[in-house]
Amino acid sequence: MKISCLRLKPMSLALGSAFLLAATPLAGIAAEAADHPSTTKGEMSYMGAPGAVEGAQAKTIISPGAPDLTEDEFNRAKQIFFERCAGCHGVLRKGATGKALTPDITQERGTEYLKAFITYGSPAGMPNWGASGDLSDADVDLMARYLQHEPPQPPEFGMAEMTETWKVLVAPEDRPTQKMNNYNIENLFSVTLRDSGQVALIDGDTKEIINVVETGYAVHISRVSASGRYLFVIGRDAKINLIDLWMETPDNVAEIKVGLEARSVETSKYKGWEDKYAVAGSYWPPQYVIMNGDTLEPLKIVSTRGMTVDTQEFHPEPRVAAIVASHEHPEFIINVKETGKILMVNYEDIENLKVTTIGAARFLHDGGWDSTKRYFLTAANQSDKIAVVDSREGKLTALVDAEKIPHPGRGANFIDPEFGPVWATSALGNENITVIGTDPEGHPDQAWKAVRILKGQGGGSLFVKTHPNSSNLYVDTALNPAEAISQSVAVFDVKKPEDGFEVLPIGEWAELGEGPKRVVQPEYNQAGDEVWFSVWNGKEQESALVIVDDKTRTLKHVIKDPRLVTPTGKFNVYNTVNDVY
Ligand code: DHE
Repeated sequence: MKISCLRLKPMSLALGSAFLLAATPLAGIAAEAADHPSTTKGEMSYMGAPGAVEGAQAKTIISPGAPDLTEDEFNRAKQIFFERCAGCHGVLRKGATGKALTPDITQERGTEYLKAFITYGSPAGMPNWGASGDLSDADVDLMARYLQHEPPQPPEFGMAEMTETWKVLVAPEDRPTQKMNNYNIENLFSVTLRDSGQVALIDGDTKEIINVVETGYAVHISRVSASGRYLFVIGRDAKINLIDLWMETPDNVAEIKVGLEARSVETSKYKGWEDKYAVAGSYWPPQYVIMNGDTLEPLKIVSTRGMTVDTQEFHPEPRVAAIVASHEHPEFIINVKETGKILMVNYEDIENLKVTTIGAARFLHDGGWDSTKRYFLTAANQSDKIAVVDSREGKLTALVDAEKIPHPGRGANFIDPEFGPVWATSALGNENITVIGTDPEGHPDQAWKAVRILKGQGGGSLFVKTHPNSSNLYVDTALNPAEAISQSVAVFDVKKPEDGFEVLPIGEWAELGEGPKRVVQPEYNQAGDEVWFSVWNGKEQESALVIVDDKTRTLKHVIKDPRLVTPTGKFNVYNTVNDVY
């Protein structure tokens, strides 16, 4: 069974739309959804990394009032749900970024209605699984019946399970006492090879691949310890790899699995605590764990289940999204998506853990620091807001409006000619790049307000990037439905924002064959004079990294190698350690 590329869009709100359309004849839904204007292939591949939770891990519960399912059917449906639907609707179907699909709702709608909806999707974003051929008629029927049963719950993952998966491959005492290679590791890039479950470590000076290291499944991000020595990589299967960059050939020295599904990892950066702890947040189970920074030994696991920020209802599955390490206090700042809360977890005394809980807005996702590293700006993406946290005072400073579906990555900091220091985010839903004032002392009237909206190439943007040594602001549009847009980037001169943007044909410069060739995630080198882009092609197709000379905005170098399978995120060691963006 083909399982790639299939997740419901976060804003799909499947049943919500179904309710609105309830009076419409089903054929009407089909007609409206036929060309599926609101869920592009790009969005589907964004949401579509197969989930890592396995159906067999979750207990089958046959519920009264629901249509019959055999055990085999139940198992197949569980697998399809976890792989394709849980990303938006939540493992427990309580409503994550998609609407709730619990039996009280689905039984009322009934099998025929659900079948039509799964087959044809909705203009609001629910993909047309049946009409597109991604699910057979039999599977559509199966899913319509399955959704009327109680959601099966995957197992918890506590200390016993974590410890069982924890391996120290090279003990700290057997590791080098000094750097054993001649690489300029500050300019090394860790490149996510998403579909091969690896990272490529690339020498930023020579552009040579130093090593390709095995990591978790559908690997997601890399972060670097405060000393710049240890690289942490997390896979969607919640496996963390710890890579020692001091080794002759940098490689894995420890690993652990912290759950069944995860996205974020970070390491302690506060003065006096450098390299001491690591922290990882998981999607399932909803929790975070503090670990030893040089061995990954799990020390403290904390659940994130609790009340939502607005309606104050219990949410059983609040997933952990972005985590950053505070520079103001010995704290990790942890975004809890579904409850809309930001946790400031003080790691000074993890036996007597102090956690400040900041109410922000649902559904928190990604974010980064302002240029002073005092304020953390993070997207509550389905609420179309940017939450600003003062990490010195431990308080919410502001909730700034930003439309539509802001997606900053870590955002971009620069000096606006009119408004002074600002931070910018692009968006999934439209071409707007929202520029927010970040200087409460120098520019109090503009602080924490959207001071400028730049118009980019279009929607489907995932990442923006600039560098303190540059006045260029790069904006990708990796998920835009138009190839010319998804395969190129816009670059603005932030000194002359009103001049608009220039388009760089990064995909064309890569000179690749067939494929989607999405240009994604700009990342600067240490000096801030070149920018690296991934040209993200299909798993069986050739991909590349394209390096642009930042000053002249011209092609500098293309890295192609059969080992570069589906490169996406790139993390320059110096910029990641020092939060330069
Ligand atoms: Fe990401 C960051 C979650 C899909 C590339 N992604 C993040 C973060 C989260 C997250 C919570 C912030 C981590 C942090 O800072 O601690 N991403 C998710 C999803 O839930 C989602 C939407 C669907 C999924 O099932 O995973 C998703 N992400 C993608 C992709 O499809 C991308 C484009 C390609 C890929 O590699 O899978 C992708 N996400 C990235 C990258 C970052 C990231 C490159 C880090 C950006 C940075 O500059 O720090």
